[in-house]
Amino acid sequence: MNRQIILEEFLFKKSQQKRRTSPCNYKQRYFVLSKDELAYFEHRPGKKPTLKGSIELSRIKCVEIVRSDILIPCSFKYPFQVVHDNYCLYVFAPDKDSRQRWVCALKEETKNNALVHKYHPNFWVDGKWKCCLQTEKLATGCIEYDPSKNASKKPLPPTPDPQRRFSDPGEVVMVALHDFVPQGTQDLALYRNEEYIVTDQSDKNWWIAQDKNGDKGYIPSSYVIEKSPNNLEHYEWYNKDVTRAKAEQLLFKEDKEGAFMVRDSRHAGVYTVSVFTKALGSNGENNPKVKHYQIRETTTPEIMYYLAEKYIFKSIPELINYHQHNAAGLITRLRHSVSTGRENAPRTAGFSSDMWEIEPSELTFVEEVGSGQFGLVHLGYWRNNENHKVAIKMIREGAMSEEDFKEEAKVMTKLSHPKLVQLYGVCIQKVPMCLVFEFMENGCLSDYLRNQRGSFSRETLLGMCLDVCAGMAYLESAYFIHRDLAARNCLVGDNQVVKVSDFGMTRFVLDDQYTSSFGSKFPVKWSAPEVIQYNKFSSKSDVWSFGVLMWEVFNEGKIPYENQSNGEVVEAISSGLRLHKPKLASDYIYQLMEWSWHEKPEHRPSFALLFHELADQAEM
Ligand code: 4IP
Repeated sequence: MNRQIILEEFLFKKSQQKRRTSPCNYKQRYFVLSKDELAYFEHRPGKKPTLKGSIELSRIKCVEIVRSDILIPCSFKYPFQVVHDNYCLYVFAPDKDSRQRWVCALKEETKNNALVHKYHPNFWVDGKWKCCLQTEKLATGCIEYDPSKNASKKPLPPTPDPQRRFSDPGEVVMVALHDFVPQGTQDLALYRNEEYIVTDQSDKNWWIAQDKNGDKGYIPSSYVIEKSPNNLEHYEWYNKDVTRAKAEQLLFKEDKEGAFMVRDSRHAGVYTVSVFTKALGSNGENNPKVKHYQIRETTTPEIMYYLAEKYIFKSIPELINYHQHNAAGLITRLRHSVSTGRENAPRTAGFSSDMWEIEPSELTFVEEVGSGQFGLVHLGYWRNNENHKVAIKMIREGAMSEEDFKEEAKVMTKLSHPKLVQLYGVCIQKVPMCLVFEFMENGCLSDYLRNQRGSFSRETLLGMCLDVCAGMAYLESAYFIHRDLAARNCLVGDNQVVKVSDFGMTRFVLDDQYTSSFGSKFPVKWSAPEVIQYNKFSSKSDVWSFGVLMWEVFNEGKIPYENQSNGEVVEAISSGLRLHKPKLASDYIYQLMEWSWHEKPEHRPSFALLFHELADQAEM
């Protein structure tokens, strides 16, 4: 056997459904391509990887990207197929570059095999091929297969050293999206749009980078983006996570002829240009509107991009640049790019690399803003810096098991996502102990909804659910369980951004009334049946709570099962009753809630899947 490794990476795969009864599911696996086989492993933190399957390279008959506009229910959106024996393995890469690497490498390694002459460019779904509508799974393909296309044009990446750790990808050139001022002696300053060589990505939040002067240090990973012509993130006109409704809202707010943005379409891997115009309507009346144009691709002889068929470009930036100067078929020229707060740099995981303990003298207390489970909460600043506005939670004596928490704080500062309230660190040198969090201007979601009841559009409410779902999908992928998800434990920031807060904190509460499912303060109305019965928490019990949170959001802050006692609720749930459909929720949104309240945890959707479904609704 030749185990020399050519490529390795986390990718998603769809089950091959070899048997009639096989489930249709998507799993993240660690893929390893060696000279002899393509193998995939289950990889859990702290556990030895287990081999789940492998395909001998000699059995592979075709490797090609999949072109499709179907909804892909996993978080990686770039599919390719590996046809072998009588099966087709669908694999999903995180981006185009990654997919290209895998397809090129696999084609190169299988080019001398007995290959198919024709293949199916689209998926096999619901009993037919999406491309040619044939209903036989083994039907001959409908497009000529060219094994040399894409193969070995690009040099293959260097063979990794088998001794190295999975997470060491070698040197990568990155571009800074934001300035970063070093906070610790080991940090490196970043200047927006400058290039850096990243030499170590083994920690997911803080990477080691080198600047053009040869200076090295830690940088926050969310402040940089890989340099590649296909990477749009450093262009100010690109807004990654903006839905159709949000784009319209932002462009109407800008109210300028030709205001535009490029955003991800709901079809995976496709981009949309949204543009605002005040052009007069056919009746001569002023008729402001937003038009959405999908950026289309030609595939032969190579991938080119266009909005209007006559004007074709090698890259999306070239296309945008052209239409910034010429309307050329669009309703108006692209005049003013609109961005969603690129100026606001993301929160970092801790203020500096490896800093989770905060000096009490570096905190300034401004005013008391509320009180929570553990004690009073103050607004304050770290190092008197306006960019470091913080919420300081002072832990009341006897409210928390502090020793356990100190250990966990190191882990929790490392959890970092734009839709999670960031824990910056902990002040443990003085009593009371203080937890230092990102400050959120508009307080908790349940109060925010109640106070402004009647003023929310359905799109805004859906956007709030999407935010929470994105934060939860991140926690799910980190195998971290929230245990107390509810609107009261989410916070609202600027622009109605909602973030998940207090994740995992109930484990440190020293109050039986709160922690025991029989206690008067236990959140029974948000808890899955298996939590109430056996204290069995999981990401799927979080999904149940998320269903209740969606119900709260679409009822603008109403309390679930308002006039029922905890005991009555438990009884109702176990006899199959569920909360009613909120007036503001569509039938489909309510179906998602009901799905989240499936009695069996394994039948509930994952957060990744829910996010996908919700994002899709936001595009309707
Ligand atoms: C399994 O579902 C997994 O998806 C398997 O993938 C898949 O095997 C099985 O498909 C499918 O039944 P459960 O885990 O819910 O049982 P993995 O091995 O990556 O876990 P493949 O063949 O896709 O590797 P069938 O068709 O082999 O049953």
